[in-house]
Amino acid sequence: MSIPPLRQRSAWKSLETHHVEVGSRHLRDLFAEDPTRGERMHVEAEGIYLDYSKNRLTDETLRLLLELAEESGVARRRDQMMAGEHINVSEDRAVLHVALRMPKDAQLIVDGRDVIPEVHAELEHMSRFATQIRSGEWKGYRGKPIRNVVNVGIGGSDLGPVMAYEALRHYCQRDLTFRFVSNVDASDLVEAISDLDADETLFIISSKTFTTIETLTNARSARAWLVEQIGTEEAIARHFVAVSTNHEAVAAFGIDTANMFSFWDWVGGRYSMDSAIGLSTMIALGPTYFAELLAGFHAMDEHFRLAPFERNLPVLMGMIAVWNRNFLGCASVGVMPYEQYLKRLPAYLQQLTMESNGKHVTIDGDHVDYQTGPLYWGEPGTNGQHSFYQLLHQGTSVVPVDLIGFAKSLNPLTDHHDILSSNVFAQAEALAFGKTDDQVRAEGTPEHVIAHRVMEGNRPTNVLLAEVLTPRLLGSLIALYEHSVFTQGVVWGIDSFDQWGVELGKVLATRIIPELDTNFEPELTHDSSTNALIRHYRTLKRKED
Ligand code: G6Q
Repeated sequence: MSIPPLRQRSAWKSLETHHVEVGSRHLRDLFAEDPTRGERMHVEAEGIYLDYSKNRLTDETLRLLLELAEESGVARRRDQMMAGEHINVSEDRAVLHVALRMPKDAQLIVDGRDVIPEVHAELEHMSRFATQIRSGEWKGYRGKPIRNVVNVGIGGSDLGPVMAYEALRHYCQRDLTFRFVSNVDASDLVEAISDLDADETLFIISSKTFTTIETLTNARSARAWLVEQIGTEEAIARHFVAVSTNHEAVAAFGIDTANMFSFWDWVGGRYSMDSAIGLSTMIALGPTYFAELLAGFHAMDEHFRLAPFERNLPVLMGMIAVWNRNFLGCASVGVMPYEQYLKRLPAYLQQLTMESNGKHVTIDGDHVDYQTGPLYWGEPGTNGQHSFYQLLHQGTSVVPVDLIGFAKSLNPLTDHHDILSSNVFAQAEALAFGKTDDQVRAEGTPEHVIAHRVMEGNRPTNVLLAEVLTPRLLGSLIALYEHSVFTQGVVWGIDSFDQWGVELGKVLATRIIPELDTNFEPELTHDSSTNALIRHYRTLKRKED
């Protein structure tokens, strides 16, 4: 049965009418009218408690949003994804990151082959290698054990590994040093390796395609550094491994494919942290914690697959995001983890959300006549409170915020953690309820300052609360966001799994690289601005120091 375009779906039309009635209602009134709202409007799964009561919606809004999810075919699409159908239409691929975390006894046939044995064979390959590195059994060329691991990759081949390493540092082996090099700016590589002993250093070259110019440029320079430090190309075999889907390119680069870890074209870059792209994570954590991370992902996958929509965490989060984006008109979303270890989570989620749902055509190639993915950004709390929260409280744009908190610190120290956590609750409260002029006046504020100190409130938040950050919890949290993004993408009817805008960037610059050569200086045929910029760059480059 074909699904009508979004604006013609009956639940969408009902939501439009409903929005006229409730869209401008203040959270103060919604809470005053229903004192149990805060207790009712929550859902909990896999140790994550979501309080969504401070969103600008009513029970009726939710009912209609879930109706929209049904009418948009979220369940069918989810089942198609989990069955390995080619739901990435523009690249004609299956989308099966869920297979990466399925247990060994599961079965999943993709294009006629059960992929689960391959997934677990690769996990065992990673485990053996990770154990050898962690124990010191794997020796460098001159016999020293590896103590430094440098992941070289970009985008999906970097953000997951670096986020997971930072997030789970508490659980990592402390006598190993991890560095992550992504930018083609040489300063990234130079700063990452200049204080390392090459004899103790392993480079993991992570690239799904093994054609990405940034990664290959960094990998070549890393190889040159290592060969220069150790004095022979023979050292490469003990100090370089690759993670890729492209065996030929890995071999052509000079890495023995015996030292290669594989994954599959049905793993998208931004969904790859639990594939072999997570090799650095497994070395840092060890196979047991890595298995717990995967179990956390899988548990949330199962919740997404089985829970009824009204208790389904990713579906609820996804549909509330649709409400905020399409009906309240919010163009930007903030994510603020009140957990220092999650400091790279906003950058990770930025790619996950914006690369997945930053699309302007539907799966059928029609231009959308509604908004799709919002801007996504964030910083750990409480730091953001001392800078950009000003705009969240008193700016002219409404920015919904996800506040992520934990009941326990991994580093309990005096009263730090309660001070930290009090801010989660206080910020959500202040964003929702604000401060009226009467309240400000009652504080004895001089009349001419009152208007400046009024907070309008009515700013939506999701509060996500868990006990403590563990590998399992991190897996569930990431899977929650993955499936929330998926849910939104299905409603918007877009392909959340391609990234043609990113592909464009990969080819655009290559045309200009030779034009920056000051010895050759070819004729320029760009627009007048680009031509002028390139000429000015050449002039600056030629200047004597
Ligand atoms: C992710 C994107 C993109 C990709 C990088 C690196 O979904 O496709 O961020 O991960 O461009 O690509 P390679 O892993 O192929 O080097």
